[in-house]
Amino acid sequence: MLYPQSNPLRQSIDLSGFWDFRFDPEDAGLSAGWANGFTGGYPIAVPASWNDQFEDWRDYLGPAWYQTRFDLPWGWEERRVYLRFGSVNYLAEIWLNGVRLGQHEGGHLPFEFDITPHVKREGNLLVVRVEGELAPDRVPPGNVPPDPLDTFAGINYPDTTFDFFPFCGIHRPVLLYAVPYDAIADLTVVTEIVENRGIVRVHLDRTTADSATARFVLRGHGTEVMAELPAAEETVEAVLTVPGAAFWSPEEPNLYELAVELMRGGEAFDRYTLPVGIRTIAVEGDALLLNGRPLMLKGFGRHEDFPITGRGLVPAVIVKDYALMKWIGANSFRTSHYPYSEQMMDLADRLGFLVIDETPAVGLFFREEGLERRLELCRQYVRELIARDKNHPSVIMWSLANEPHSKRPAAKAFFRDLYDLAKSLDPTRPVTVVSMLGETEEAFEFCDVVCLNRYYGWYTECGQLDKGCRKLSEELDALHAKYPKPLILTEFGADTIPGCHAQPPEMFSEEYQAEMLTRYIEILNSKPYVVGQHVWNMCDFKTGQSVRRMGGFNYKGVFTRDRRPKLAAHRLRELWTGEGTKGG
Ligand code: BDP
Repeated sequence: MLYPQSNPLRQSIDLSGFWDFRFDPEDAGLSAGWANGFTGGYPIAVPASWNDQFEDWRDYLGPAWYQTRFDLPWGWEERRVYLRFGSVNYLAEIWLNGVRLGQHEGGHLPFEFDITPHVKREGNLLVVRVEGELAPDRVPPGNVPPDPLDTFAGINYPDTTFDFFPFCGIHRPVLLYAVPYDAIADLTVVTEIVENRGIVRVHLDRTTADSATARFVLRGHGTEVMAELPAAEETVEAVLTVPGAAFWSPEEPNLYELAVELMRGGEAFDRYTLPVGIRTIAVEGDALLLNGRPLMLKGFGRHEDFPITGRGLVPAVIVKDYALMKWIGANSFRTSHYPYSEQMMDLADRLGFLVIDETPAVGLFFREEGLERRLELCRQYVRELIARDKNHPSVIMWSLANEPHSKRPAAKAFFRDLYDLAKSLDPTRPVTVVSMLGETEEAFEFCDVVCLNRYYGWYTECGQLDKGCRKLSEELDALHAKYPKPLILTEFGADTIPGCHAQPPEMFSEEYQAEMLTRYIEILNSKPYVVGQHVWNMCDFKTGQSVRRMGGFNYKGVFTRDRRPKLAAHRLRELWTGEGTKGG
């Protein structure tokens, strides 16, 4: 799925801004005809979550209604016009000029509609109904009835199976875009390295099978390689060879620009340009190899979370977060626990970050009721995520889920299904499941990389880092003996109240967090099969309310929610860059 772009042959406009908004706690909007437009709304910012924009609606999860009006730009009559949503959490239903376009389930992933038959030159009315209630047959699930095997039930308000606030609303830009009727529909780029050559395979999907020429030009680093092929079918394959290629890596995130054009009579009628990083990713024995060289991932599990805007896109926060990750010496992160914005992914390519790209499947449980529906949704998420992110050199692994409650036998078949699906869609990248179970996680039998979350010295062995670290070390060796694959510790950390100090270190103090992370990293560095260390979390973030979450926040950030470093941030910088800083 291509992100809309503007060039002389196609155009995209952003409908972000202040829209009209109404809460609908009685769920009366549909029968009252709000799909044809409503009155009495108040202004709301799009994109952003609704929860913190108003006085007293924080815990309200829907339904709610959005509307805006737009005119088409000049010259769009001869074009096919699409309406595209980057992310609406959780359920979106959309009407244009009173015509129902359809619905989409699940946040964090884009969806679009061909609106050509329904759009007018001017005075268009777009209405969106959003609903984010938590339910056991949704993914991620919520309001799950208690059961001894699923210990999360009823511990949070709102009653999530996961540990972050279930923000709702239109979270990413809403775009209108126009393309020719005969257009480039999709591009899939796969790269290989042969000695010093880069091999770039491009698969082009067209909307129409009609005679044309497809031109592929790859430019950058003093090279230009071109292929021109006859294109009469709906797909075209091109192979471009770049001699003496500048490969993509975190140290040198070299990108080429691929320009693809459809031409007739020597003239281009559609064009799409895509950044391309030439790199390979592979698992070999205990190692994770980028361009044939072993990787050590250093970085974080994170969240898209910021005051007021909630889970809405804030470009300045993205820039700041990358600046802080560079400063601290991180080279990697996981999109815990859902796909991040397309803007975040673009900058990962440009700045050289290695991304474990995770679907929104967090807090899964495997009781029979609703299981088939949850599996179908997870399949949809895998398809949508790979369609969206397959061309990013920064994406080195797909994560199918975070911390599933896999104790029931159904879990293994569930993940085998998703693993096979991911591999069939993208055979080039490793696939994993991030688990808290350790040795009893049966999905580790077929996953390419073992990803484990651990909190010894925090949730267990409270205040006892010696004991906790011994347990960690022993468990890692045992896990590796059972599953001899590369292992990433995808979460470890301690809640830390900024300004709280203790010597000797005590839980919740800045010293305890710094000490715990240091001790964990020493252990991880001593195990040759450990290929990654992701601290939980980069920043403090909003959660529901529970006895574990003071003021409705998870304080495991090494930066505060407004991005100020705690003591541990300085310590990590020393460990990851070898450079000392004050306070570390
Ligand atoms: C892990 C979860 C993560 C939580 C973290 C914690 O994967 O979402 O926020 O624990 O408890 O279990 O801080």
